[in-house]
Amino acid sequence: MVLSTKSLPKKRRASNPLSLKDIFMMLPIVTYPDKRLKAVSKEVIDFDADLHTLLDDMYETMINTNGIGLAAIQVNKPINVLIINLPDDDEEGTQDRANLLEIINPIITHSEGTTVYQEGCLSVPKFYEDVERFETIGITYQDRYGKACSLEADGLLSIAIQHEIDHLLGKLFIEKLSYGRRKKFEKEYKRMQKELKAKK
Ligand code: Y12
Ligand code: CO
Repeated sequence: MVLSTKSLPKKRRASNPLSLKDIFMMLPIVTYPDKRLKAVSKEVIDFDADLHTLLDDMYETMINTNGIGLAAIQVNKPINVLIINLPDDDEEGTQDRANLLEIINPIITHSEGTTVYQEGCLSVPKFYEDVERFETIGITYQDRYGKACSLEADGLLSIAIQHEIDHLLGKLFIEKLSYGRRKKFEKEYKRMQKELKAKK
């Protein structure tokens, strides 16, 4: 089946003709304080076409909202799936899809050291706060085909993986803030939501 490419994001128009499998969906992102973000995600058993569609749609959603990491629960799918696509070290900070990590059913096998980084989250828009994490971690996980994989991570990748694994456990980075910083956050976030409502 040949489809028109006009309604697609510009970057998807290059490869003509398109087939149905080339069309991705932007998924709505669940934002704090929505209680759905508190659910503990379930293990993935079936590594099927539905999972692949979810992964592709999550990628499209993350890239088009300037994200570098996204967990399935953030698009209302409480299953143990997360993706990470860190920017390159170049000046533009291009996100090369070749570096995309699709991590399913992750388990942290070991961790070492501590590090602090100013984190942000697509489910808590406009807020960045310093959070302490392990400096290095090792994980086992499965890829989109169910193949067993493992990796060692440090730096931004280690932080991103820990942030996303917390989502799978129903935890947000704001829960790691001190009492005082959390109170300040809640006050500012409520004010921001009121302002947004007033603008609508
Ligand atoms: C280090 C720390 C945290 C992570 C988790 C992944 N976090 C993100 O991908 C955050 C994305 C983000 C994007 C924003 O831009 C837009 O929404 C357009 C943003 O800005 C606003 O909300 C205005 C905030 C966060 C990985 C590594
Ligand atoms: Co997040």
